[in-house]
Amino acid sequence: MKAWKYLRFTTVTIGLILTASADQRPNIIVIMCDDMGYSDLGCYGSEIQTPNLDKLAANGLRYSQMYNTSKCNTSRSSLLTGRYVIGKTSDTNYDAGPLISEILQNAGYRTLWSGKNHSRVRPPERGFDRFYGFQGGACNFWNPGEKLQDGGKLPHIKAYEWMVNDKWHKTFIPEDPNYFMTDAITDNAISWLNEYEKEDKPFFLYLAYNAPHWPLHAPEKDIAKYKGVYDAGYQKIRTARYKRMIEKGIIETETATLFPEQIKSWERLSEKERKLEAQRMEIHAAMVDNMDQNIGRVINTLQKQGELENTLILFFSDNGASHERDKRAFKNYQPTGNEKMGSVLSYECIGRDWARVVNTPLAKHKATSHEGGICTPMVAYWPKGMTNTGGWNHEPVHLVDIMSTVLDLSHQKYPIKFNGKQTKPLQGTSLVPTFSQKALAQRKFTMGFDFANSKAVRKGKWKLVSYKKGPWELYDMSKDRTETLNLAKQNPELVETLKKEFYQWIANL
Ligand SMILES: [Ca+2]
Repeated sequence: MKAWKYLRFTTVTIGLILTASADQRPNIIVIMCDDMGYSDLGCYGSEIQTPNLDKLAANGLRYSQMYNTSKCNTSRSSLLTGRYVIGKTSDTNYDAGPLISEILQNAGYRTLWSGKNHSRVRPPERGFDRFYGFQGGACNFWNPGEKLQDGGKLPHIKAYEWMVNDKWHKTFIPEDPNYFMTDAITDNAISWLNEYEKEDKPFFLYLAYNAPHWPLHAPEKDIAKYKGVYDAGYQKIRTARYKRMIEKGIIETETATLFPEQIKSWERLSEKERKLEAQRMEIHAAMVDNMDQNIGRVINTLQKQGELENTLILFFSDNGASHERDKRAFKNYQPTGNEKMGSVLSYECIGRDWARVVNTPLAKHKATSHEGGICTPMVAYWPKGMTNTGGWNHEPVHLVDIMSTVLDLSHQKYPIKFNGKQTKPLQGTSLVPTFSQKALAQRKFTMGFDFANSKAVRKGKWKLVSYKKGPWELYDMSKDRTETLNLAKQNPELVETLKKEFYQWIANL
């Protein structure tokens, strides 16, 4: 710890000087949601109502090529460490250097984290002043514990450790019968913002929503808004989203044809199946809608406190839509078949067909390195620091860039040593230039992806990608954003060069 402590001393000194002349550094809110599709926000062409995020987008900036790692745990590690993370390094990377929270805490920021963790890291030991949430990856939204309040059985994945009211609990069964996790994550964040309102230092808030990850759970009033909306079926919803995406300027018909996904024919489903499928999607929509309402509550709090003007808000998802139909919930639980879908006793997922729809127009899904796995919408909003507003940034950017952006805004440098060991150079680039329509600095580190043998490397307009140990495919992303025309056979030398680059990237992680 010695070297880090020395650095802590120097950064605190810088922090004090800045405070003395009224700290102008922005508050920073990073909102990471879970398993959301590329076209799931209103401002990205969805029929789902997300007026709060749409408003941030209209007065901020949207990114059409923001990349993550295609999976929950790796994306969360990549965000907090500022480093590329592959399946194997998801936990070890936390020890390679300081987390965003440690840098900001040392720089005089109040550091807050509400929501999902999905790692062995204990947030209060790694630079977070406060943490509310759970260590695992998925929870029953109505009751994250291992049984019902009256002792009855409950479908759940695993009763993860929770931190509630600053104390660790082996399991968490909320007393409030109306508990809903997305609301609770927001309530805690807002109570901290109020608690520290008068404090003369900026804050960093990491809001890690579990929505809209399975199980499909949402309040009835939110589900009611989408009754009947999905009766039109997969194909019609997908085509409507695609059309709106073209209108909004996210993509162009010439360079992003709708990926020819194998989606079941809606007409061939039985009436019963159609009803169940439509209901699943109604709840998915309600989960996104409900999260947006909660984000609206955070924005209102900032507005009341006069903090909105100088707060950078970044919103994105940890990976693309999920194709999973998870059955682990039923290990010790036998559903009767009469459980109301969306309620505490129900356990549903959107499944592969809807996942392909909500990822419109991209290829594939979560845990793949095709665009439907690794590409997320991203909204950036910061009234005081942003002049490039209302439009799009179409450059490829990545989760690793958030650390560089935060360093830039908090006037900090990435330390050379951490816990007595030399740190490797940072891998991302600051996104601050995009806020005023300036070009990003040239990347020094290759942009690569590798999860569960789905690999990819992105170099300028070229992308080399393979699916589950399959052959390498080559795409010109400037002409073919949806990966429909594999150019590998026509360009064997380029394939070899990019392959080499990929393996060098892995070796240098
Ligand atoms: Ca996820």
